Amino acid sequence: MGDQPTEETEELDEAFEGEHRGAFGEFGGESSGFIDRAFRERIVLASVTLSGDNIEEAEASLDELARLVDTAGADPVARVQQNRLSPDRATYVGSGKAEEIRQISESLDADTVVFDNELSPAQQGNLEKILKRSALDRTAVILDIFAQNASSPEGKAQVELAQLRYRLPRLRRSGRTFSQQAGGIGTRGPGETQLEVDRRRLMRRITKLEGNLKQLRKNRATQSKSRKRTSNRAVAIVGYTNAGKSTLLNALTDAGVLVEDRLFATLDATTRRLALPGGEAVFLTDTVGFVRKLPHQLVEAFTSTLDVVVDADLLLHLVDSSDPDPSGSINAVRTVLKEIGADTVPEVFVFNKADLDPVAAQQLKAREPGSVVCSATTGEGLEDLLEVVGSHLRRLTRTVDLLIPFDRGDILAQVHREGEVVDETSGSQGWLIRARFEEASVGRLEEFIDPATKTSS
Ligand SMILES: Nc1nc2c(ncn2[C@@H]2O[C@H](COP(=O)(O)OP(=O)(O)OP(=O)(O)O)[C@@H](O)[C@H]2O)c(=O)[nH]1
Ligand SMILES: [Mg+2]
Repeated sequence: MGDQPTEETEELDEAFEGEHRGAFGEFGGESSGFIDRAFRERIVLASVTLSGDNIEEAEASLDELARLVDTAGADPVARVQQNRLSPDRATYVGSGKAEEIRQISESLDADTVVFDNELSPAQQGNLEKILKRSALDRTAVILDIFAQNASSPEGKAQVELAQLRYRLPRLRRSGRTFSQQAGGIGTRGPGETQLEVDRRRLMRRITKLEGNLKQLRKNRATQSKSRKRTSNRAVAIVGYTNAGKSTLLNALTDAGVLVEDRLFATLDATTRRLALPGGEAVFLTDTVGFVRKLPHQLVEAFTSTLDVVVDADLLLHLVDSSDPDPSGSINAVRTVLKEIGADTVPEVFVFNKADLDPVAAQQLKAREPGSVVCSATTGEGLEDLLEVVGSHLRRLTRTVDLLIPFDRGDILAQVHREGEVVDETSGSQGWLIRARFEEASVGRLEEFIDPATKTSS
């Protein structure tokens, strides 16, 4: 939990201390990514639409790639699209198209070509030979942005792990291709021996990072268990990157999380306690945003951060109402939620930035029953939002009827401690109580539940 750093996380932070020179530790250097930021690289964007792909979705994906490239610190200068039945095994795009991309790149003096599709290491290598310049894929660009934005030791470790897993199968190629990766992989001269040395170092580093992150995850699980004992519910804000998640957490609590008009400003989870209008407290968490085709290396590496989403009782799915393609962004978020196993957590849609486009916000709300419209910056709709959160969480509890013998004052006390008593009367054999409980409490009180009147709401 990011609420307050606990002793355990501080210890782990110390364990990571000093391991990160740049975001890539011993493999890093001044520049930590695939795109050179000493100047603004000129980038040609390329995408292949396969048969069965939705053309509009492919367009939206390419728009998103342009924003990602810009965020990574480079300028998109052209777009090339191709329709194919299936990817070319050797070069992804057809060889004629690859030649066309080379000519365009030359005429525009582009430094790099970024493909919207995931390239295999071999395809990437072959393309670079044809294009005579770096060929990157979407994954490399996203990893680059994450590397720039990682600030906590854990965030850096997670990004480094994802980067190294991406690099490992690409190690074979050496020479100019990797010369931009500032850190020397492939620049220490050719030869099998050097390659083996590099690979061993890389794998050793991966194992170390995995070990550190696993330990951190274990500590998190312990903290999460102790949180559950307090019976406070956990609510996680999820959504497309830049939807306003951090702004919302700041507006509702005094979290003071960094807010920026850029993609992936937040990488670490931050949790704050929030009192709902009914008086009950919840833990509200802001975490990393999602995009289309989020690299699986990143999703895997961020499991400890994303556990908080999987374990949440309720997700606030924040959507930017002024987004030109809200459905596409919603689907992108849902895809990641499914990948991490959080698609079964109850979800409330929150259409944010209503101040920018009130009409669109209301239209979106009308489409999604039970959703809320708000503006995290003006504060409009935030009271409604809290009401909706409260009523959702109350519905997640179960109401049960109990018969407690008069000589079990201890159980009566437990009922008042753990539950919300709706009705209390005295019968001939004991107290008759109707109360709302969390599932765990229901289990502990099993022997006092009147089965005939057992209800849930
Ligand atoms: N007009 C308007 N702008 C908003 C609103 N909420 C957030 N923003 C702006 O949107 C931008 C992104 O806000 P963040 O809170 O950083 O978004 P995020 O979802 O946390 O983004 P990432 O952490 O990058 O995924 C900032 O410039 C905010 O000021 C809103 O309700 N209205
Ligand atoms: Mg944020």
